[in-house]
Amino acid sequence: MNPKQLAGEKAVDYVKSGMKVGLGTGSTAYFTIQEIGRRFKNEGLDIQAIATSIESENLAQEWGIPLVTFADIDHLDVTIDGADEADAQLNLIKGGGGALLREKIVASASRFYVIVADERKYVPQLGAFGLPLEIIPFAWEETCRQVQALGCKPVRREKYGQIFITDNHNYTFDCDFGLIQNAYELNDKLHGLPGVVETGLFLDKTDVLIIGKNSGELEIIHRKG
Ligand code: DER
Repeated sequence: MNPKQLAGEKAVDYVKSGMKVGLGTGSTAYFTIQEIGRRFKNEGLDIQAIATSIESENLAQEWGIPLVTFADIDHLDVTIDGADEADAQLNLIKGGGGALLREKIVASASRFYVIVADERKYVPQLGAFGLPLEIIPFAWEETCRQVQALGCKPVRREKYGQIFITDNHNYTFDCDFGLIQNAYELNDKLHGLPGVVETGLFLDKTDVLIIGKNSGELEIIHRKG
């Protein structure tokens, strides 16, 4: 079985009837949503869900998974999402799918946060994957000059030859800072720049990392402490 499918489906073990569930975005969370959909349809899994992207909303709607908003609920019991990198402290780089802003809002509202990934994503140190930032279009050139001064060259993301626009009508910039020495310090500095809406650094949030391996095995890592 595809390592992403292995991890994505295993994560659904954390989803029980009655729960409010955050649905992640990307090719691994895809399998999670599919499995939740199957259990909703075939086993009567009774949940309410909030998706982290229009793409995941559409997938959930295909299964008829009941979607709610934060006007209806004030927390999520569990969220299952993917990641682009995860280190041994379960700190993450996310945003490869362009959904980092909604993903981080949903993560912050979640009581339990599960990340699903294939083994390539598990790294000794964050940073080989360029750090995605969500930046508002107004004055993006000035914002990027300030980001660049922190030690990278921001590249505006394109998709199908067009500038990529997020679900929130912003730009995504991919920033190669090299291997990140202090993710907390970098995250704080980036958040100090007015035009930076959110970063792809998800720190001290992950409770469980489920890794699918090419061998067909799973590795489940729980956050220490
Ligand atoms: O944007 C994100 O953080 C998504 O979760 C995504 O990048 C995860 O990657 P995947 O498509 O390999 O699961």
